Amino acid sequence: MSILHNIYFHSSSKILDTLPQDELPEVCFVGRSNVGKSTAINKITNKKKLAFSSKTPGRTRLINMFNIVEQKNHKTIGYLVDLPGYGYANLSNQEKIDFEKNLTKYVQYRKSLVGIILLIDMRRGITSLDNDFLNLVNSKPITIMLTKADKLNHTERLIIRKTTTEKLIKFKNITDIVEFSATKRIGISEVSDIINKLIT
Ligand SMILES: Nc1nc2c(ncn2[C@@H]2O[C@H](COP(=O)(O)OP(=O)(O)OP(=O)(O)O)[C@@H](O)[C@H]2O)c(=O)[nH]1
Ligand SMILES: [Mg+2]
Repeated sequence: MSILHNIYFHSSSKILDTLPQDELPEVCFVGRSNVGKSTAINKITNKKKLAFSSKTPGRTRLINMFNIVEQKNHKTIGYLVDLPGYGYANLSNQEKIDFEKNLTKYVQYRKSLVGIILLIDMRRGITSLDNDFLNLVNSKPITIMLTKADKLNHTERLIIRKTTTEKLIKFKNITDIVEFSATKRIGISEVSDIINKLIT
């Protein structure tokens, strides 16, 4: 069994000050609203409703932390973090500014953040917001998850994977690019292995 299956809801925070102490390794899931972050966390942890997903963008509005517990001694060994998505239209300008500040601060200053999973909708490709995010973080390892791969056929997937890889080559901290589908269960073990190595 993957260590990521033994996981529990830990906390929800609106601001960074109330996050758990910055000490155990954590891996966060970021990306545009509706890209599939919460769904991916549920698939990777083999839980139906650990993180709340929804058809409507903007479902996750808080920083949700899930603690991974080692089975032998029942100790928390790290966290998965579900972040609100960026590019959510239904926010006021001030809310957008606050959100960006919060996200920037979190990824740049959170010492215990050992890796970032950046989700990109495979049909959309890299958007300007994804580019902005990638320019913001150059000091942490990033795994790109190309989500909703089930919506494309084999040839489309090959082409998009190639063009996306070319566009991302300049970001030296991207360690992996993984195609993912929650519905067709593509890429689950690959991403789980990557997270496992980052946490342990
Ligand atoms: N076809 C398909 N649909 C998916 C996949 N992953 C997620 N979805 C759907 O996409 C929608 C959004 O999923 P969420 O997991 O809530 O997205 P999110 O990134 O957490 O969204 P926010 O919390 O708004 O930032 C839901 O309707 C999911 O069922 C996938 O791999 N394939
Ligand atoms: Mg979500």
